[in-house]
Amino acid sequence: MKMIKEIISNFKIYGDFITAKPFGNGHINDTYLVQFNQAGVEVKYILRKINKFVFKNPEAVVNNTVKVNNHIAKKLTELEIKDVSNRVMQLVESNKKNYHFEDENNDFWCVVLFIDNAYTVEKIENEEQAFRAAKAFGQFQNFLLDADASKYQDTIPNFHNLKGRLSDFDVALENDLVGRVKSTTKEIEIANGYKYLEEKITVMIENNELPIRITHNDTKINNVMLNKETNLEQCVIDLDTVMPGTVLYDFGDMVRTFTSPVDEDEKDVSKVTMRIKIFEKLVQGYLTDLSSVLSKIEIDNLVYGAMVITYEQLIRFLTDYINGDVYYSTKYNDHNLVRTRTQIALLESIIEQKDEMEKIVSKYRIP
Ligand code: GN1
Ligand code: MG
Repeated sequence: MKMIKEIISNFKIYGDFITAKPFGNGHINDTYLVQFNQAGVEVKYILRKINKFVFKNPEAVVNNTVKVNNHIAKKLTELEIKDVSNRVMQLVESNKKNYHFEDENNDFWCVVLFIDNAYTVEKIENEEQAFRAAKAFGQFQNFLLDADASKYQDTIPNFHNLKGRLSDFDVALENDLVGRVKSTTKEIEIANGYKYLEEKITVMIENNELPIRITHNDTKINNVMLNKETNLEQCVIDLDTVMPGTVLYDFGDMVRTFTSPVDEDEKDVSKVTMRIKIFEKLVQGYLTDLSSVLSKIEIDNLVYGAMVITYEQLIRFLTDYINGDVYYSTKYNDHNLVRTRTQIALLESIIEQKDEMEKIVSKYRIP
C-alpha cells in the first residue's frame, strides 16, 4: 500500500497515514479505504481511481461530481440539515487546488470523505429498506430538478442508449472474437426476442418527449447508504455517471436491483423474481418527493423504464461475455453469462407482472 500512501499525499489531508485497504463491490473503479491519524483521532477517507477505459473523459466525471456535490450541499444547508458532509459526498481538494490527482500513467484519482455510521446493502432485505433507499434516490432527484443540464457533460456518451447497446451487441455477435457465440445461442435468441422493447424509448427521446434532467444513472441498491442506527436513508453515492438522462433509467435500475431477492450473479435463476411488495415500497419511496413534480409521460412510463433498463443490462452483460469479458470485472469464466441469465429471468418476471406494477404506480401518482 506504499503506492496508495504516495497517491493520497497529493490531497490536502492533515495528519499521518495509517493504512489503506481495498473497499466496496463496484464492477468498474478501484476503491480504497484509507485511514489517517489526525491529532490522535482516526479519520477515514475513500480514495478512488477512475477507470480510464470506461470513463474516457475523467475530467468530466470530476467536474460533474463537484457540481452535484455543491448543488446538493446548498440544498441541505438551506433546509438547515446539520450533518451535510454525512449526507452528500464531499470531494477533498488536491494540492493543486482541484479535485483530482493525475498520476504518471494518466490515471485520475479522487478522494471523498468517508460517510460514517452508514451501510450499504447488496440486496434488499425488507420493505422498509426498499422505501428508504428509493426515498433517498427520489430526494436526490428532487434536489437536482433545478440543475442546469447544459452545464453537465456526458461522462459516458450514450450510456443508456438502448439502440446503441443493441448495435454493439450485433457487432459483438458478428465478430465473435473469442468464439463464445456457438455455446450461447439460447441466450442470444432470447435477447433478440426482446428487441421490440427498444423502439418506444428511442422514439420518445428522439422526439424530445421525455424531459432530460440530471439523473444518477446507476441507482443500484449498493449505491445508497442507510444509517446504521436509525436505518433511515443517509446518502446517495457513486456519482460517476451523474449526467443528463431521464428518470426512467433511475427508476428502472432501482426496480432491477431492489426487487430481486438474490444477487445479480445468482446461479439458480429459479430464485430470481420481481417482488411486488418490494416494488410497491420502492414506488412509494421514490415518489414521496417526486409525484407532484414529474411529468405525466415520465410517470406513465416508469414500469416501461424498468423493462428497458433490465433489458439493457441483459444486453450489456451478454455483449461483454461475447467480447471476452473486457468491460465488467469477472471472478470466473462464465460470470457474465450467469449475470445475463439472472437479467433474463428478472425481465420475464417484470413483464409477467406489468399490469399489477402499473396499478401500483397509479396508486401513488397525484392525479
Ligand atoms: C457497473 O461499478 P458499479 O457496480 O457501480 C456499471 C453499471 C451497471 C452495473 C451492473 C459505469 O456499476 O452501469 O449497471 O455495473 N457502471 C458503469 O452491476 O458501467
Ligand atoms: Mg458505478
